[in-house]
Amino acid sequence: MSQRRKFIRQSLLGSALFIPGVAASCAQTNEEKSHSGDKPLILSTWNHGLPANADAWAKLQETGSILDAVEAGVRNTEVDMENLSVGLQGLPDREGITTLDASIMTGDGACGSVAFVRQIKHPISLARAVMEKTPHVLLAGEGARQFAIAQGFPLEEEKLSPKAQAEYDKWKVTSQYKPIINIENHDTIGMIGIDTQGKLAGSCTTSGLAYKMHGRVGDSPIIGAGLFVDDEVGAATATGLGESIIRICGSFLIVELMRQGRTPQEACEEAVRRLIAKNKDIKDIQAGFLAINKYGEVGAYAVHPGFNFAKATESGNILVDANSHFKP
Ligand code: SD4
Repeated sequence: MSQRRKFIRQSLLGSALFIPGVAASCAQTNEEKSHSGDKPLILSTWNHGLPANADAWAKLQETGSILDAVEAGVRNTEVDMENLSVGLQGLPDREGITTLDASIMTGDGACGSVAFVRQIKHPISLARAVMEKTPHVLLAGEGARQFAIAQGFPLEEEKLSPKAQAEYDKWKVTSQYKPIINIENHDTIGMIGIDTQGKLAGSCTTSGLAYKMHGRVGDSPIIGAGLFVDDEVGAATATGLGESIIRICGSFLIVELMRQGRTPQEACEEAVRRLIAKNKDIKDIQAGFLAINKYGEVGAYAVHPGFNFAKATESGNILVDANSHFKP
């Protein structure tokens, strides 16, 4: 059986066997400073992380590059027509226009991102082109689109998917802006991975918050907020209300806490505490973090229960509940 088929089979087995209590106790074991992590290891946010991890794993087997893996993984979600918060099928802003944010980073400090970009099917690959082919880190809006054209990225027709159009039509009846926690509009995919040599990389891609103001940019393309990676320490990524994550430089904060000796789990919990302290109306805000350290140990935590992530190792690809103990 091919490596990929074997892995997908293990993935299905892993998800079928998932029991929340058992997963929580696995996460607790990783809290211990025993350096008993896994390499290679790929983590990604939410349920859509399972197929994304499967593609990332297959790419890692194929090219041996953790950067290729985290790009390939989230490309899966960028074209998942069921997903209303990643890719061009995502819910639009309040003007009815879908705009995308994405970032990619490797543990040697290389990074690239795009923000407020339109008509690009794979913003993660455009972010990688910014990283590899320009002297810049972040290109936004029309400039990002012009760069995409120059790089030969096809421009997609600017038309909402039937599902997004139906949701937008419903929304227009009241035109009220209110993010709702843990549902589709908090479904960014953030992915972080480590290879057997300890090389780290991460990616993050989203259509951002549904019905945001035109021009709004979230945490996902902001290096240090939605994503941060450092081979000397580890990697972190975020999902949830971008404004709350940017305010605390969430992913950078987690990596720096790990640098000071915290486990990935301790670092994620501390970032959530900081986020709660710095944001008003926390009962309406969901934000979640994923982290791995250079030993391949895992951490995950969110403001409210309901955040889960997919974890791929040699032994399979499973969904884990990153249960939060926060009581509003
Ligand atoms: C944003 N963080 O644009 C993104 C949205 C998100 O899961 O995470 N959705 O604020």
